Amino acid sequence: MNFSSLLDGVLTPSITRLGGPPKESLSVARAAVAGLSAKQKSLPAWLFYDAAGSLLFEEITRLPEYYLTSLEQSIFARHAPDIVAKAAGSIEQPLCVVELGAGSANKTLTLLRAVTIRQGDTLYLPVDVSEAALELASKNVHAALPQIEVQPVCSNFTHDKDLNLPPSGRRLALYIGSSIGNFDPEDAIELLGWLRTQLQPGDALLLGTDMAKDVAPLLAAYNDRAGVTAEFNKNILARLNRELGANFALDAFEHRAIWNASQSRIEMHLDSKRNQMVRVELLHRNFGFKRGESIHTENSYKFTPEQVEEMLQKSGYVLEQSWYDDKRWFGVHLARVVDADILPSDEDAAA
Ligand code: AVI
Repeated sequence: MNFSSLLDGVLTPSITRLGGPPKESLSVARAAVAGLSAKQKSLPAWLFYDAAGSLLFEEITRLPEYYLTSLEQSIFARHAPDIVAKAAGSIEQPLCVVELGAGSANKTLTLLRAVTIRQGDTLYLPVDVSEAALELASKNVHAALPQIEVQPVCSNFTHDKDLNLPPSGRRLALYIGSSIGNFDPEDAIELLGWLRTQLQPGDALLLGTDMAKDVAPLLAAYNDRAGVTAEFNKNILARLNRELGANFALDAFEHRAIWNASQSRIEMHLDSKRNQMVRVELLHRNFGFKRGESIHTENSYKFTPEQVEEMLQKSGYVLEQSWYDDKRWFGVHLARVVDADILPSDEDAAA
């Protein structure tokens, strides 16, 4: 199954594509050369999300060990009306909802429903790099909440493009699912800071984060018994085989997920099971792997409440309220965009 097969016969609104036609294959080639030539080999985590990888990730979200999605959903099920009311504040303007990395938008329906209960209808702008995911998001939202106007935006928002959000009204920006945890701390601040430039003072950001906790549930979540995370991890090599004519033997690499305590993150690696040479035809290059040598494919940071507050503050927001599940394993944080004039200067921050 792929996204497009789910869309047969469905009318979808036109998608705004920011930044011209996708230069996806060039980006894949560049990422592969840079990552596989480095001393510590690595591949960027965005490479996971082609059509096959996106479906594998959806499967991960339904795994018993992968608590992140179900806990975030339980927080929305319990608190969506409160979250939406706090985001809207005392101003009687309707909220418009923009979502970074919207995917199929399934995880967003509870919040969108709460917005429609509050104000009747809304404009929803899902932003995603995958057109197929955006078409599916339109279909899902239209089926569940036909009163919502969906305006999909196809953009690799990590590359600093203007989102061209509607100029009036109050916006609620969503970055949920703990995707912020896949960025290194400085990059996370840069991304949230860029998002702030797309918003206006008074607009709101809702951020989902996986919280620091005992190591056992963390390791289980990234080493599931059914092996779906291992397949998801190896899909990055399969993608290089498909798109760059590489000849990675998938069973010659082993999925490894470990807890890096000093960085408060889960790391995913693919370890070479033997000495081997891999050909990447489109790059006209061979890459050698020693037995045990790893390709670092993903970081997934886990936060304390203080780290969340600091990250938001450094990116130009003020944290207003957090909601957690009963075990405080997952957090959803509402932050307000503050006026640039009242942000602390670098000197103030250093003092
Ligand atoms: C998308 N992101 C929040 C997931 C995570 O948990 O870091 C990606 C993932 N990697 C392995 N399992 C899920």
